[in-house]
Amino acid sequence: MKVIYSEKQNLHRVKYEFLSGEATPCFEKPERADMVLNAINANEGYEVVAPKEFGLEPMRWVHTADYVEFLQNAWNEWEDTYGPDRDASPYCFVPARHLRNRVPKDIEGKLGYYSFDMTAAITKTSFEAIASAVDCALTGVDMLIDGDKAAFALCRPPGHHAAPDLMGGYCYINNAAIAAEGLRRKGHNKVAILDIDYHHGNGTQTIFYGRNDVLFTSIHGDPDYDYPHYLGFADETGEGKGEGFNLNIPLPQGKTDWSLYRPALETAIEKIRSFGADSLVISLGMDTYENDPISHFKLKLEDYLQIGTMLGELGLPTLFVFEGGYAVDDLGHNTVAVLNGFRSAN
Ligand code: OKP
Ligand code: ZN
Repeated sequence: MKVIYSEKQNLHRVKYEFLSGEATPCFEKPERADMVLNAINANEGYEVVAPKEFGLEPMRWVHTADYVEFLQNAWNEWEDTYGPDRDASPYCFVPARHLRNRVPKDIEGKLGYYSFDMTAAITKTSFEAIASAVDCALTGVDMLIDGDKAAFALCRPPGHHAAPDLMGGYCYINNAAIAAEGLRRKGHNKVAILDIDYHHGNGTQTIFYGRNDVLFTSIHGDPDYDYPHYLGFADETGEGKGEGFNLNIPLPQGKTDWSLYRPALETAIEKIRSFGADSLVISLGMDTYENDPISHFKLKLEDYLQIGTMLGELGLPTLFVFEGGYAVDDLGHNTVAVLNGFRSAN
């Protein structure tokens, strides 16, 4: 299996995030990808390749032009005011209720307009990393189109929380959504997305909510008790012609182990099968792990091998796109277990 990875992605390194009332070093850090790469290199059957370059146009397939332009310019506008040492981050948010939905002129206002939380700070070189992650995902798309059975885009920063014009949850540009749209544009009539990150992929859901050519399925911590709090409930089933093409399976935090997870995965897989997908994009978040520092499921190493096997048994051309996972010491082994399971079924 080919693994697409770019060192440019290390250009995105945010210093702090604000969690539970204090500043802590950011959980979403370059070492995450290093650990996955180490585990890949220690295993047989993987070939790490650099991405091709696709430019900025594919970002506009799923994001608004003004949002992409904002991301491109945000650092320079921030640096004009705050200098080079502090990461650009919002403190005041998109006026969802009781305020006006109007793009402000200053950078502080823009950051909050285009964010839904405080965890997506921008550094001087973030945009290069963000663009490189998109290149990794799209290079994977081309591999499937050229006949590879599967590929793994080792993307950083992650993307599944990024909506058409919103960043948040460590995400800026939605790599998995761009990959799904890329598969559509290259001739796959029906593309399924399965998001197995611990957190609901609110951005991906929003992007495809009104469409029937891209199915979005997600298994995640119950948003009544967990991030992203305001989307990801079971009654969100799609709208318009997209009605019936969105499946959320929220599971209880704290007690979700393999015995609860497996039937949920079977339900999602059955939905993908009956949809009749030509290909599958997996938003591969590894934060369902029992030792993840910010999540609350109880999956173990051997469960990841099972997940991979079940996904492989679907028999679809499959692109894995890396999302979350913060238990850095075990992240590589867990990730490779999914991929090994997938390969064992093919
Ligand atoms: C990104 B991805 C929980 C705070 C959550 C943001 C989490 C972003 C997750 N108390 N903070 O889906 O892994
Ligand atoms: Zn997550």
